[in-house]
Amino acid sequence: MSYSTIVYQQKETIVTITINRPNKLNALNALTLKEIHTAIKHAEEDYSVRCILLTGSGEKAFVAGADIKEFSKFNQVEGTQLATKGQQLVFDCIENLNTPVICAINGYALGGGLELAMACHIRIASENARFGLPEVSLGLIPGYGGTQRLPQLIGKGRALELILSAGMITAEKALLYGLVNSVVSLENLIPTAIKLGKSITKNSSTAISAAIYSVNAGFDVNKNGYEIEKESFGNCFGTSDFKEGTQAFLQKRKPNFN
Ligand code: DAK
Repeated sequence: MSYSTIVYQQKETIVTITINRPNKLNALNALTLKEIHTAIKHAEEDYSVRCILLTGSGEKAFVAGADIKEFSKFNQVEGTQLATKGQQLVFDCIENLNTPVICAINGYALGGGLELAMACHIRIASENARFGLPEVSLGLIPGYGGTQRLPQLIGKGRALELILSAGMITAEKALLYGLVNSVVSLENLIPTAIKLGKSITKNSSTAISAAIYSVNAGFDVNKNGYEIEKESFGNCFGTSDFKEGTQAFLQKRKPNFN
C-alpha cells in the first residue's frame, strides 16, 4: 500500500502511522483523512498488528487542524456532508477500532488535530504540545466530534471555556485536565508510546477489543454500558484467550495468546 500524506511503518506487533505534511503543520486535508482511514483499517485487519501509534512528523505539530485553505471553499451542504463522512470514516472509526490506538502528540493539536487525538484510546504528549479548538475564531464550531469528546474528557465547564475562547492550553494543563494521560520530553515521546504499546500487546487482543467496546458503550446514548459489559464479559468465557490466560496463571507461566 502506498501513501502520500502519511507514513505507515510496522515494527513487530506495533504499527506507527505518521501524518506527514510538516510544511503545513500536518493539517488534515481530504486525502490525509482518506489515507488515515485506509491505514487504520489495514492495520486492524492485519492479525500481526496489536497496537497502533498515531503521531505527526516534525517537532512542531501533531496536527494544526483541518486544512483551512481546503475547507474555506465549502458551502453548507458540503460542510454537513463532510462532517458526517469524516466522523464516520476516521474519528468514530478510530474510537471503535478493535485495535488500541495510542496518540503521541508531538506539538500543536488544534481543531481537527485535537479531535483526532481525542478519538484515540490513549494520549501521550510531549512537553511542547499545545491544545485547542479554535474553530469559533474561524466562524465555525468543532465538526469532528470535538463538542462531544472534549466535555467527556475534561468536563463541560472547562470544555466550554476552551471552545468559546478559542484559546490554547499547555501540555501541563492538559495533563491536569485529564486531556492527556502523560507528558514526556519530545525525545522520549515515541519510546514512551512504544513501551506502553508493548505492555498492551502482551495481553489478550480479544479481551482488549471487548474492553474498548464496553467502555465506549457507556458514552453512547443508544446503548446501556452495563448490559454491554455483562454480555461482553460472558463472551470472554467462550474464547481461547480466556482458556490460555487462566491456564497460564494456574501453571505459573506466561500466557501465549493468539
Ligand atoms: N490549515 C492549513 N495550513 C496550515 C494550518 C491549517 N490548519 N495550520 C498551519 N498551516 C500552514 C501555514 O499556513 C503555513 O504555511 P505556509 O504559509 O508556510 O505555506 C505553515 O503551515 C506553517 O504555519 P505558520 O507559519 O502559521 O506557523 P507558526 O509557528 O507561525 O504558527 C500555529 C503555528 C499553529 C499557531 C498557526 O499555524 C495556526 O494558527 N494555524 C492554524 C490553527 C487553526 O486555526 N487550525 C484550524 C482549526 S479549525 C470540517 C470539519 C472539521 C473542521 C473543518 C471542516 N468539515 C467537515 C468540513 C475543523 C476545523 C479546524 O480544525
